[in-house]
Amino acid sequence: MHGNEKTKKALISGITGQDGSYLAEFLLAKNYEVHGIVRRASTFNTERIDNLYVDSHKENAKFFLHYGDLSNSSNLRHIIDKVKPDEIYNLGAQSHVRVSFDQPEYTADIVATGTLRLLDTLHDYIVASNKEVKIYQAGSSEMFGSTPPPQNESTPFHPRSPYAVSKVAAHWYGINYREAYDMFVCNGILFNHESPRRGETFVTKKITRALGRIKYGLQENLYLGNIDAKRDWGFAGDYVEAMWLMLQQDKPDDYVVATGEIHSVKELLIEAARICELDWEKYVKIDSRYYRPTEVDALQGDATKTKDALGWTPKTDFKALVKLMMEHDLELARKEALLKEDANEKNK
Ligand code: NAP
Ligand code: G4F
Repeated sequence: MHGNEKTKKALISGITGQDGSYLAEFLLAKNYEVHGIVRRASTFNTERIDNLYVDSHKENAKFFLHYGDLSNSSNLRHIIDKVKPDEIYNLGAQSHVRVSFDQPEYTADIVATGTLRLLDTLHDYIVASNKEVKIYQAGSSEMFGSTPPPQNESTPFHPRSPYAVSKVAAHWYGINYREAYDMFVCNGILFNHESPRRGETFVTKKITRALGRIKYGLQENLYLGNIDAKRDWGFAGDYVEAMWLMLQQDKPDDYVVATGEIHSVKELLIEAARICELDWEKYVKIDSRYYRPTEVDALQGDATKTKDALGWTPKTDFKALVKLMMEHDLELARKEALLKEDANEKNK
């Protein structure tokens, strides 16, 4: 950065989530001042970002957290007024597809209406401050639903869950605010992206965590739903760069972010089990509890536009991703087994 360039400020909703943590690291490395919205919880929910925390009283502090929630407009306005961001990344969501069938109204309130609250609040702020603020909206390949692959920016949406319907609404709210008020809104349409920090109830992490524990004798079985479903899985660390690139362009637009590779859940299971030298068929059982009332059978992204316009390409392929997650979770299970052994010794 040149001496006279001012430090950019980013505000991230969902900073405590998988993507929020990678994005915060990425922006701090680019010398941004990073502000995150965190929900008040009775237990700590900042595990993924604890390594970034610097006492905010220190002069060199560039990382700040604010209590907030996408259900609360006045609180969002208060945070935007205080932070005065240059860029906003709206990553906050009830992001679990299966859970959205159990909590459809809550999911719609946070994912769809929450995005509307943020856009409308931001519009008011822009009018009052006359400042340009760019906003990234975390859209999802789930919006394509039952439309057959490969899917790109022109593929029609056919969402198959309350989560996906809410993401489609959020996507169109974004386009409407862009067209109506000339706001700089970018919709990222991101295909599944994973990492060792992935929530433990998403299928990749559920598999690698369970196989690691089975390997060390800490767990007997792994219960899964539809293992024939196919996804385009990439690495979250690669995908946050694409979010940032979208906001660095001259004009706002919508972009698909994907690897272009497609694999079934079963293929992922086979690859992860191969790494830990386990016969997966001995341990995996199918439980209909994990089936969805309406499934998304196959997602495979065509990210040609993103590659051409942003110069972005994924760095991590399917095999490298499974290796990264499996090796991390084998190490986690090894430590867990050691602790258990120690505790058993002490209790003798
Ligand atoms: P995640 O790990 O589930 O994180 C979601 C974040 O949203 C968490 O920080 C969570 O806070 C926060 N949040 C939940 N409810 C909220 C509320 N009412 N108000 C404010 N914040 C709230 O999700 P992710 O994988 O990082 O995904 C980030 C975004 O990208 C989400 O919008 C997701 O729907 C979307 N997306 C993800 C993928 C993917 O494959 N990962 C693909 C496409 C799109 P707590 O920590 O307190 O729960
Ligand atoms: O890992 P999943 O729960 O991810 P899903 O439903 O594709 O959603 C994720 O990716 C979306 C992007 O496309 C995001 F927008 C969304 O926020 C989330 O991050 O399930 C993947 C597949 C599904 O077909 C599911 O039916 O795996 C299948 N599956 C089979 N057994 C299972 C299980 N999924 C989960 N979570 N748990 C199982 O036991």
